[in-house]
Amino acid sequence: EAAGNAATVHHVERDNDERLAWWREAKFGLFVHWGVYVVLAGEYQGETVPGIGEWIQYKKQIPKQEYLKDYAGKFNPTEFNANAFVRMARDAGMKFIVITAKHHDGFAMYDSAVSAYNMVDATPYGKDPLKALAKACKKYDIRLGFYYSHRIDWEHPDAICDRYNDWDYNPTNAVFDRYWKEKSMPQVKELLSQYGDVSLLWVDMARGLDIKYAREMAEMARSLQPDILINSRIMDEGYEGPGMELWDYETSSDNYIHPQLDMKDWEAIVTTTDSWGHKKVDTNFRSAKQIVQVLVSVVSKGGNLLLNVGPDATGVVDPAIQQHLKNVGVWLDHYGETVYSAKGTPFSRTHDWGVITRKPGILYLNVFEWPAGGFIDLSGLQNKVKSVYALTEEGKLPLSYKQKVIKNTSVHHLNVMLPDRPVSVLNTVIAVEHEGDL
Ligand code: H79
Repeated sequence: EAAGNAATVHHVERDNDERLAWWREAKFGLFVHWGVYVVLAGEYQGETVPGIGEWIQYKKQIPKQEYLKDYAGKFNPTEFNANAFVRMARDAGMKFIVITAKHHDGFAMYDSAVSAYNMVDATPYGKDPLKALAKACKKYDIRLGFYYSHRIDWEHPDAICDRYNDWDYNPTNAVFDRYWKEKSMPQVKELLSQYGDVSLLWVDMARGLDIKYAREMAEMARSLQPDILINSRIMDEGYEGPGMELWDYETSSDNYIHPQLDMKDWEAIVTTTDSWGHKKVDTNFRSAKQIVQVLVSVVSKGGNLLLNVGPDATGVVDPAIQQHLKNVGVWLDHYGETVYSAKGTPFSRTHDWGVITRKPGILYLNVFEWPAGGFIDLSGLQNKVKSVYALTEEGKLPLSYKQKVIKNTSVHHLNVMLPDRPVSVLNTVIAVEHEGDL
């Protein structure tokens, strides 16, 4: 490797095709942000606090003792029903769930022997919701993953790093290594040894974390759960160098969707409101149509979608969101072949009418905006087209098409006549079957 060569690309031998196989098929998962912050629900001392709800302790510098007594001490989500929760994900067409086992506040949402700052010891609820969730996931054949804030922790006096708790603690005598050994590692160990199969370790905000820690955590995780997937945030965002092979796929920035096809394994993480954790004022719900469009857009760029919901302090997701998810699931029942196991396409530049996904020998045109004139003109497909049809709830609706090469050029055009009107109110899908593969 030439020293000083700015163009050096770190080639990583990940050797993880086998363990990624289910994830590449699944495409769609449920992200769940749930913690003590939902008791505050975005309000502090009578004031609405702007921004993402799960950061409220940091924003208002709420002392740990107050957070424990006044908020954890009142957290009693008696309406949380793990079976119903997992059915909600399954019926939305999702194949896996990733839930916050511990967010930046340091509060364990499960029965932890490592720290009493947890759901069983510090709340009137007194039960372990993750145990119930793990059991329900097994029952409904939905894979389970845990979000764990491995670096930031506002409860532990030694977790001194970027965005630490500087209202309770003085960094002078803090030793990050102590936090790592006393809490971060042992809690992840609990999560990966006491909840059956765990399919994903989802870590966040590594900023500035020494690679030796990332390596230690990844090795421990894989020794306990050999098939586990680990997301890229185990290290700094955009990190390139030794250790890159520790993670399995790349999480892109919060609420960000790649504008172009990206061939690497990546996921978009997207909220269904304007916050991850529940807030009272946070009622800007994404509609079913918006969710479907985000999903197929992400798939058309080669990614997976991890879509977030934030249950409230009673343990329930807003009924409006539940209804939207249900509608997404009904749509996927009929049109799921444009999503599951589908890949991005070289045609994934934004068309004014929608996005394209593909499988071997077939393209799926997802029509967001019905084009004026009632036809789609697609350029660039050189393979001979065999048939074109709209997917409908009653089966295939054949469509007429013309394929031609523009005279004196090598530009291939495919002209597809659309049905008179959209077939689905959420998203119409046109299949183009062609010879060979792309
Ligand atoms: O878990 C969700 C977020 O809480 C977490 N990642 C997703 C998945 C996240 N961690 N950090 N960030 C998001 C970005 C941090 C933004 C900050 Fe701020 C800017 C922290 C301090 C300044 C926003 C504004 C949050 C507090 C004030």
